[in-house]
Amino acid sequence: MKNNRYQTLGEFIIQNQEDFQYSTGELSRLINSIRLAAKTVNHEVNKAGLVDIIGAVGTINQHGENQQKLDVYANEIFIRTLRNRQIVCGIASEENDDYISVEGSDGQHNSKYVVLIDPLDGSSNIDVNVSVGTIFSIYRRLSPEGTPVQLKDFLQAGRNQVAAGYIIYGTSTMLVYTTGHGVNGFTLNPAIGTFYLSHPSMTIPSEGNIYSINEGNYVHFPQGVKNYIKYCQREEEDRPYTSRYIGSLVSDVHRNILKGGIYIYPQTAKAPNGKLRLLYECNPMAMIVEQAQGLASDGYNPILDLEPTELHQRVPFFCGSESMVRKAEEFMKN
Ligand code: P6P
Repeated sequence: MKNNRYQTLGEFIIQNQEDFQYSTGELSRLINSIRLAAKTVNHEVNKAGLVDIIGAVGTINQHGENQQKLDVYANEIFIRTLRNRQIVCGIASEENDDYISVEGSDGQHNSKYVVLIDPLDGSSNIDVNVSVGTIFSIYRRLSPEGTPVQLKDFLQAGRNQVAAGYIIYGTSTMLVYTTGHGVNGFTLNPAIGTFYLSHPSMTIPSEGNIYSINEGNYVHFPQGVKNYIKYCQREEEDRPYTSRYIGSLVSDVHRNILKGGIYIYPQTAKAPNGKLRLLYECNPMAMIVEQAQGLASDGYNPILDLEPTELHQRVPFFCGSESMVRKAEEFMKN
């Protein structure tokens, strides 16, 4: 990956599109559509406290979760923007029960890619002004071009992703993505609406001292997770670990990539497969973290090797610095 400090996202894509193993212009159009949607959603997220757009819109998504207005808005923006660029033949979203088949203006299904998105992850934090994020995952379709997209196009192992990324709407807005050649982070200059390469070749430290887990669920955790937490809290040495949990996956994982750390959302008695979704949360974050030299597993096996069976299936998630994930897996195995 070639990069020049502070080059724009557009310049970076053009400079590196030959790395996108399928076709030159297509990556550009895909990432550019996500870039536009990110700026549009960012504008609304940033003023959420100022207009009557926060608070639950009153509808319930298919998981029985209150949908914040920004959830609905972000979902509409990403779907509309992806449709309009006529680069994808199908879209799946956390906010939609089923996948969306996308036709070109010619009524054909000639596009080669499918996109899976969590349009606004951590949305329960919106009302308390905590960072939230968008997560996206991109695959090349398996079904024949020119035919309607099929469920199998979405149910691909994470190892097949051609690109993955997230947008974090935080103290600054960043777009972080990979096409399998390392991870690069771009920060938005809101004054001119341009993303600049601020974090080239992001690499997660192999060791860290931050563990991110909702210890409120401690009594429901598997024994291996309880033992790992106690290991992190052990008296020996000078207690090198610290607990940080924002309750927003994108924020917790982004911080851990920059500083080193592990994020765990394990299975519990109440949620035997955990809470996070494999296809549009764990797979994209796993591709990013692995490309940043970290690890992501379900406690036993790499997330990216799991064969999906359902669009919205959940999976336990252990993700972050290599040595910390390995140590947590040791406790899970014993
Ligand atoms: P809990 C947000 O709802 C989310 O999907 C992730 O962004 C976050 O890490 C997790 O759930 C928080 O879940 O059960 O700890 O509130």
